[in-house]
Amino acid sequence: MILNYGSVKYEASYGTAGQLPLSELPEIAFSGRSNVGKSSLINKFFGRKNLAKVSSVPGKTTTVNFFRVENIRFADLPGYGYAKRSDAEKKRWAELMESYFRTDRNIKLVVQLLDMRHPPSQDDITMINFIKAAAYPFIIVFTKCDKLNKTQRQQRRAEIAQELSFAGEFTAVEFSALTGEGCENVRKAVEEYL
Ligand SMILES: Nc1nc2c(ncn2[C@@H]2O[C@H](COP(=O)(O)OP(=O)(O)O)[C@@H](O)[C@H]2O)c(=O)[nH]1
Ligand SMILES: [Mg+2]
Repeated sequence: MILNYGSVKYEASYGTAGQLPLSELPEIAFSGRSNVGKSSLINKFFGRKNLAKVSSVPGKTTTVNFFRVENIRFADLPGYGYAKRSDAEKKRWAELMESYFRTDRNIKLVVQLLDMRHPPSQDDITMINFIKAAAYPFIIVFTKCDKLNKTQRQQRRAEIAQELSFAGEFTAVEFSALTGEGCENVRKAVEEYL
């Protein structure tokens, strides 16, 4: 299915579990730790500068944000793994995520983001295991690839194969919000799963 990316509309943001509306629309979810480059990817993906707020201060996005292209819904999930968050904030995050994934959603694909430079964190591993256990289709987008030179990239590819062997087979896309590299591949993957 071909998407009219330019027609994207912001729908709503939800900060607490109880507010999350049910949904039957086919949905694509973006997931990743805080500061991984999720907002930057979403902006590139839709070809918009400020659809999702990019922050140099990590830990800002703690809501589920919905966007819509025709009858497809996109969910920007709250970033995880931000160390300076209070216990109350962590609890709210966990409840929000639980209720998001519990409300019988029609999730077609989870786009899981990992910073290409670093091994997955314990939180990343927990997230990927959850996605697998729930049997959601997923792809992994390796962000900030512009920060690695050719040699470093090759090396990381080899390491990633080891680090993510537990995840089984998946589509991997190397992505840079700076250069736009990989954006078409993310779009192609999303369109395929839709
Ligand atoms: N060099 C580079 N920096 C990036 C890239 N993506 C995001 N950033 C930077 O990383 C920081 C966090 O980005 P943001 O999109 O807000 O991350 P989020 O917290 O996951 O939504 C910002 O300073 C971005 O400018 C990328 O592909 N390349
Ligand atoms: Mg963000």
